Amino acid sequence: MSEYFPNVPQFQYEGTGSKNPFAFRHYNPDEIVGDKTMRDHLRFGAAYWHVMRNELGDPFGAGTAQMPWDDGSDSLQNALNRIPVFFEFLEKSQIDYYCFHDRDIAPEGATLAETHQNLDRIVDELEKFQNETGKKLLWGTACLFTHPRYAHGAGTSPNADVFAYGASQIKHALEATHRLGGEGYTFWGGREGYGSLLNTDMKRELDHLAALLHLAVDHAKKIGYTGQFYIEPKPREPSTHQYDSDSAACLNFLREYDLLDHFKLNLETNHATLAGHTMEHEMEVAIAANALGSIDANRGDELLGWDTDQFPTDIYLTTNIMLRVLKMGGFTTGGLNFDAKRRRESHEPEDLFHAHIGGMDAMARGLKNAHQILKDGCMPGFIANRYASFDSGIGAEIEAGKTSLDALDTYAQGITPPVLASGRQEMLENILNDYLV
Ligand code: XUL
Ligand code: CO
Repeated sequence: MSEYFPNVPQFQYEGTGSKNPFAFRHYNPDEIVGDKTMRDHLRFGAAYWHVMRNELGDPFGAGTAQMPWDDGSDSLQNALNRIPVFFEFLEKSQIDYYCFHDRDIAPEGATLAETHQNLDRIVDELEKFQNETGKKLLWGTACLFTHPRYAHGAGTSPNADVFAYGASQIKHALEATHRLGGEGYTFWGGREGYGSLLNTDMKRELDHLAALLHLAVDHAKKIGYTGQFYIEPKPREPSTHQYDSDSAACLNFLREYDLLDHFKLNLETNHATLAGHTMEHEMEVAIAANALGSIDANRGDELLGWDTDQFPTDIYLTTNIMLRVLKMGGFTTGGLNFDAKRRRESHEPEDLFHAHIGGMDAMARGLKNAHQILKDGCMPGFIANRYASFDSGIGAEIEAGKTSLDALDTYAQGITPPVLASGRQEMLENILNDYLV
């Protein structure tokens, strides 16, 4: 394989004593943790849009990223040239999966037909590289938010032709995902929301969005695609309000429109915080509905109010995330996709590697901590005990739906006032801290 990153070796596990910035200190891919290898627990993915296409611009200045392999054009040849670079990146960083938007990997053509041809040509090339390297597609998606035609949304655009255009893109992105063996297909709302209610028929827009998702489900059946569909919640940015604002809103939407059997959620940490929630909260909501599918692993910055998409480095956060992943029994089709970008000042190609190795080690530490917490059983045991009054007697009758207000009235009048146990929040916080290594 050609050398676009000549100064970067393939990462190996060297343990915590290593000072090598290109070595894993915690992620040891084949090490067994509990019932499977770290590789199988974590299922790391790289985001094509950040690794290959993010020029590191911000609203105040141009991109800074050095990409010597990229001629800066929107040509098909340039798109083809990026592919070996990306696979060298995946190989060296030992990342097994990747994710893309159609427009990250293939440029728009002069006509929609040419756009689809471009995508097909790129998919041929990706297929070749996947076969050569064993790398796999975690999920694909269609970019229905960058082009000016999607200024009012795609599925929620007031213009039916834009809806049709988006549907055409989805059909081809879904077929590309199918061809590449993608384990999932994601819908992130993009501009599926509103800037102002003064010009918006919310009910009609929601009906249209649901119709678009149903069309995708129907097409998947037609082509024999059995991968998992995901919705990725986010409350705002770019829209003032996005309909898929958080886990609870997505689940309600999926239930209302009879889509819950076909979709799970792809939760992103920075989107959770934008929604005013913790990632743990979003995960608990999804797990309770058996709908946690995959994770876009990143973090925000409390001092900035927007989607900074930073790499996860906080072990408290990664431990809490992995506790929930283990609690749900691990990923099936999902994984940890680094939807994360370097800071604008980290503009050299090798910074891509420092960023990902840090995220991988942080998630690996979270996995090991979470495994230990569950193995020791004290924290889950505390929670189980806290609800023990529902395990038998009147509590069990309440849970089984075998009681009535009359029966509870009689019961309550016959008991001494309830005595509450402490919630012991501070003790539990101390215990959790003891596991953070
Ligand atoms: C945007 C975002 C997207 C989705 C895929 O905030 O997270 O990149 O992950 O469309
Ligand atoms: Co994302």
